[in-house]
Amino acid sequence: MKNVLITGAAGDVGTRLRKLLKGVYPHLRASDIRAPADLAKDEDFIAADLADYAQVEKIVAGIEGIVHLGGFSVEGSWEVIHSANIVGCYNLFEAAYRAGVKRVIFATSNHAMGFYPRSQKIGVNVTVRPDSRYGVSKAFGEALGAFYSDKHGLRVTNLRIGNVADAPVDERRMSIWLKPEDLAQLVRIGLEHPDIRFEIFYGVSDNAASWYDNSNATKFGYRPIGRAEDHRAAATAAQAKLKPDPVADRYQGGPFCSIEYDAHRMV
Ligand code: 15L
Repeated sequence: MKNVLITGAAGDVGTRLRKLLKGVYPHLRASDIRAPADLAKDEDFIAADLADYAQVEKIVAGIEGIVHLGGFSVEGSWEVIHSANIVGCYNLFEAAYRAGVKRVIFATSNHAMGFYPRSQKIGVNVTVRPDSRYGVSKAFGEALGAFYSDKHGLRVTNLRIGNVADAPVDERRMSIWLKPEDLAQLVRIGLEHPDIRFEIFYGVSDNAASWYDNSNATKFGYRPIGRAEDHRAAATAAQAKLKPDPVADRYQGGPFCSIEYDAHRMV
């Protein structure tokens, strides 16, 4: 893998990943709608709006592997989600396929599964339970990944990311935290492991309170170094400052579940 593209390169996760993958692949191209604030002189950066197919064609030219972080990364209006995450993700996979890209890592999210209760541990063989329009768009992207792999032979890894941060910042993140170095490890497995065809991994570290069975990632050699429990005291203290929210506190997706929540109106 010589030529790798990172979309969403100006965001927090993209910025961390650019640093962690620097020097790992001979040519790392970064793309986003705007240039990253910390863009170095030697970085190959091409601005692109993912909703514009012609612009997406330009960023995938000559690329062998893509880490697709681009799009809108929280809940938003249908117009915003549709443009950035539905049209944008379709354009990315279609342009990748047509350009002969070999592998795509799709950054999906815990919010594609957010309405599973915290009391339930889930693996990669359960149905999606999105907690937001954002979560629905991630489920759509996961389906695109499966489709382009099964129909067109792209090697695709759907990475259901929890929360990338230096440390877990509250009780929910104790279950879904992903240490940036562990993200880089998962991305490298997706880009390099010879047996990847179509896989789903949970993007989480070695968290004792995890809600996920991540044995599929373990099977591919994933050995996380981050341990949420090492940060338990700070996360518990931060949690104590948050207001209780019966819906958010019940489900894995947390506050994404309580946004616009009114399921009880039908009872
Ligand atoms: C996500 O998918 C978001 O992109 C990120 O901003 C966080 O909200 C994260 O999930 C989370 O659940 O903490």
